[in-house]
Amino acid sequence: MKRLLITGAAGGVGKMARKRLSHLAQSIRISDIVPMDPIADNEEAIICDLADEATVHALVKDCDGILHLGGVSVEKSYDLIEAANIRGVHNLYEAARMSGQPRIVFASSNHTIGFYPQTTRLTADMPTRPDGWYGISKVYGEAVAQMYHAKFGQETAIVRIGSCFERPVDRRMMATWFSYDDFCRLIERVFAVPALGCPIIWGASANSGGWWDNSHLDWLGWAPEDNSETYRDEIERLPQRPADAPDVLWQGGMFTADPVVKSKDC
Ligand code: NAI
Ligand code: 15L
Repeated sequence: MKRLLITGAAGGVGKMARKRLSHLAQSIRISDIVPMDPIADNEEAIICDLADEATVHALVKDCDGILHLGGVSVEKSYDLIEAANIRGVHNLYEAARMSGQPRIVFASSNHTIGFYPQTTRLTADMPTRPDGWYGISKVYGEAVAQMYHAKFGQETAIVRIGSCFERPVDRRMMATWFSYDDFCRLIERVFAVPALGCPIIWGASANSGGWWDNSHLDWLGWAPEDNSETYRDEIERLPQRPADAPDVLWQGGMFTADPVVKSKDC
């Protein structure tokens, strides 16, 4: 690619992706609502609130691919989520439609299905069960991607990320962990494959106790290689959780117990 846009570039996954995926394009346009320092030689930084339509249109212009990581990434007030994840996704897809439809990776979340019990194995075609406004906003983003694909042929990899961190840090993450290496190999493949369409992809490593079935993706040429079992000993040293705790019962873990808040302040 000539130019790849990475939104959410100041965030945890964004910082990692900038370092590890800079080879994907001659130039990386990075964007966030907060400063992104330090900025590498091949990066062009643009501060942008995703809720601001005109700025998002300028941001997307002349990009050949988009890694959309920006937005509210945990349960917060409806007002904050609505601005970044509802209006923000609308702005991004409209901007892409008017700028030659660059291929998009949409960072969706396991919180689209958070209210499934941990005992249920899921395929990507099962109904969503979001666990809060954050999860609902990601269901909305997935629906936007699917509608733009059906109506305009816009290609998106909808990646329902489990827990994308350096290593698993609690018992639930033994099932949900998505290693940085597996994440990056997936993004490389998404931008390399000749035809993408608009698949839902479970963003998780090959964890032995995983809950999600990616067997519909044989054509993609990607399979996760890491396994949370590498960290089994240190996770087993953590205190046991009560059998009725939300993070023991539900796939969405503690998000299922978060309050529903309206105010812009939280
Ligand atoms: P993060 O919270 O560290 O990064 C998100 C970035 O978006 C932040 O730098 C924030 O400043 C920016 N942002 C927030 N509101 C914005 C707005 N209105 N306009 C522009 N930028 C805004 O999140 P993280 O962990 O890096 O996740 C990246 C993406 O992946 C998020 O969309 C998140 O929902 C999704 N995801 C991440 C998971 C994980 O395990 N890290 C799991 C599931 C989904
Ligand atoms: C998410 O969607 C969040 O963005 C991330 O911070 C984690 O909480 C992750 O889900 C998770 O469920 O572990």
